[in-house]
Amino acid sequence: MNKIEPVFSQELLAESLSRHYQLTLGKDETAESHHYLYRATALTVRDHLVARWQETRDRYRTEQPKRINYLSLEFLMGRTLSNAVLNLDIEEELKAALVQQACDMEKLESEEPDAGLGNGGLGRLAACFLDSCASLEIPVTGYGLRYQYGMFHQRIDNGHQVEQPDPWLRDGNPWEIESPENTRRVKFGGRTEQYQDENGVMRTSWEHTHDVLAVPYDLPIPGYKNDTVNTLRLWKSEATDEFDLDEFNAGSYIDAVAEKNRAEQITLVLYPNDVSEQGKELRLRQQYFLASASLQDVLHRWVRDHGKDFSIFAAKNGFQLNDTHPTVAIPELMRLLIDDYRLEWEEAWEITTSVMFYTNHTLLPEALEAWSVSLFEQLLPRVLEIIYEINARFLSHVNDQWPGDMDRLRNMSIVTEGDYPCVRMAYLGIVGSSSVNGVAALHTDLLKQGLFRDFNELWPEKFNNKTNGVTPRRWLAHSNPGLKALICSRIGDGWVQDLDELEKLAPYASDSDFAEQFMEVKQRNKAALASLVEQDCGVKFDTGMMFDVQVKRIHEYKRQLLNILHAIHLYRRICDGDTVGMYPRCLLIGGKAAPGYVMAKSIIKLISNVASVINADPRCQNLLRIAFFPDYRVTAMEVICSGTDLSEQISTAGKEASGTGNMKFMMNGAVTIGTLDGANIEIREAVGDDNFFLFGMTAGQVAATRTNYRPQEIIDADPDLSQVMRLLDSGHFDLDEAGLFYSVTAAIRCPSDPWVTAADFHSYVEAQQRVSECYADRQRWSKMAILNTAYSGRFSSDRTIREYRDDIWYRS
Ligand code: 26V
Repeated sequence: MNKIEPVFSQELLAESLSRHYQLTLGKDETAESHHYLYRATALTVRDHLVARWQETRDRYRTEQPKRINYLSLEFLMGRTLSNAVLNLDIEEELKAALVQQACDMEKLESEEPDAGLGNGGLGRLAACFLDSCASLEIPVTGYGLRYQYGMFHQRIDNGHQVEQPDPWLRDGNPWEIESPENTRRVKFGGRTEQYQDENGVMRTSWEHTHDVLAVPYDLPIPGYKNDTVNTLRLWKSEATDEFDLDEFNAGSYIDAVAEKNRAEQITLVLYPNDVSEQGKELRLRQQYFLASASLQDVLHRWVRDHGKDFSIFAAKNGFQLNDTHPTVAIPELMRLLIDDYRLEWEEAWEITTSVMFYTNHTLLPEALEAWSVSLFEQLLPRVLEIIYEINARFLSHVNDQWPGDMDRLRNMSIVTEGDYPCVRMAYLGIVGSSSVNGVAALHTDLLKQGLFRDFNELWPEKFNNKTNGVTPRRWLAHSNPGLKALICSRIGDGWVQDLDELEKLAPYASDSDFAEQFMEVKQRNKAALASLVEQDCGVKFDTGMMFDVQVKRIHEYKRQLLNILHAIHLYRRICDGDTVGMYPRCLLIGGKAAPGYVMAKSIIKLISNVASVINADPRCQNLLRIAFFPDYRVTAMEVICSGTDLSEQISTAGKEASGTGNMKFMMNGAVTIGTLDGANIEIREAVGDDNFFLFGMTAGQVAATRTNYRPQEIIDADPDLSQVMRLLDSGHFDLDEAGLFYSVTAAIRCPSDPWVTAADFHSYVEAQQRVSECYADRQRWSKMAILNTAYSGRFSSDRTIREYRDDIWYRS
């Protein structure tokens, strides 16, 4: 500890800033760009992290605690500077030092591109978890891929989504430290061979492979106001040199270069689909590359510290698998232990099934990964052999449990039968792990009763729930400094580390002074959001109106469509002069559609067209305004969540595993309108029925409705919905492109519509009417908003991570 200087004076920071500016970057005052000042600031802050980082590594090395590795294909980190400054507690000093440079923090922060190495909820959860692990001083290392291109940028052209590349590393990344001495080698292709070792034991080796190098880049993950700095290690793929030479000498220069490209492609780009991606070879390459490099890394450190004795390996290591994406780590660990370290199958299996933990993040069948056996065979022949062996032993266990039950054997087999056999990655995850968890209470129940029912019967002790959470450092302390200051003025700052303390605010919900101040803060945040909306959407939001927001990936199950149907309903009422009890609102919808998801793209176009029509209609001017927010990302959410009044969480019940945006809004004093889905259920329990606008069918009712669903009858029986459909059918929102939304209206009318949009419409409209009436009563609304913040403590990722720590990682 004594290596670390305890105080950061403004002077020291200013000195370091100019040193980096002049000496590291070689710039002088003529370089009139905030960019270099940002870089100098980042390097200054990084210097302060590096000493703590080294100290943390030394501590782990001497104390040898059990270490957890969080394996994820996605980490949606957003910006680093502001978060590091907050966690190091040097905000005031740094701001003062920057004043000397005639620059303010906000301008500098905006120079930093988001690290957008993820699609949505699953990737952002990984980022929140890393913050909580460091803040709770748990030795957790994140392992991921250093994609050269992160999540695409979204532009909206005439209402259509246009994807643009995200070259986030173009200007360099001051936060990463390359660590070439820890490069690992990952095998692909080739074939397996049997041989006898020096003791006459038959063994398998994997030969004639095309190897790819995995070069690690480390990012510091500082805990909040403690001296812990954990690591996020991201792998970059590089070609091996000798391979080039072999090919080159054989005269095929072009082939050699092509092979090099293939190797470097592995970490070139993030897959932008958050639900399904049918069997793309490159995606499997990414998964195996991450799994193998990360396991080799951990085993290398183990052998360095303990030699080849693995007897206490399981007591000292754990791997949390973020969805099925890295579950190929299970057979890969078996392979490394058996082929490289010569353990017996049984011993290797005992270790593997003790150290692996699998988290499921979705029930949607199209998102359940199944890799074709033939692809596996080509790409990872040795790994496939091991999967077969795991499956054979597993099925023999099933047969012992339920002798002769062929249905069960077929249903539970990791490898499917038929002409195109596949490896079911979720089943591999369950069989190879000691813990399987869902991400909200309802989601875990549905997993146990549905998808994983047989497995739950076999191993009930493996299954558990870990309701998601979000880090209050980024999602309240950083994103909402106004509310942070107000909260601190009443209950101190203990809540930043123990979010349950926010409950102390509950009594203030009826304190008119406090409520007034709370609403003033909200008003300022709304002004900030309005200026962002004006800048990015060209639509003027009036802060006197209610701010109604839905931001998340565009997906049918999330029902942005239901939201826009309600907007059309309000528009029709306004046109009819039926505005009694309608509180004026500004509706903001944002999110990216997977590039190949045609329906999601049509929904974006529909939102844009409805917005154009409504915003241009003078009758709506003071009652309804709509904007589609382009390029929704972490940094945008930091502004959006603090300026929102109403949070839309309206997925079809049973489909949203948890949701985490719902938690960010709640923390910042937005009230939720939502279905009984995912974590909404727990949010409502925490804040009380009176402070949550509930509508729609339950998961059970949805399932029952779907067996005999007749949406056209629902439409015919509901005059409001009929009128909305009529407007759509009449081409009112087509803007000269006739028939533009035919597929959308057809989907609503389709008896097999899985999202039962029509069935929930009426209940949604009623709930929205209650929202309107309630919002008009400023006192009542402020009370609800305050209570939402006050009871959001349970949704801190610190709570989630304590549960992972106690029930999974360090369970005795
Ligand atoms: C699937 C695929 C398929 C292949 C291409 C890339 C890709 C990327 C992600 C996924 C699965 C995404 C599942 C997911 O994001 N689930 C979300 O997880 C959140 C954190 O647990 C949760 O809050 C959301 O409700 C859930 O939808």
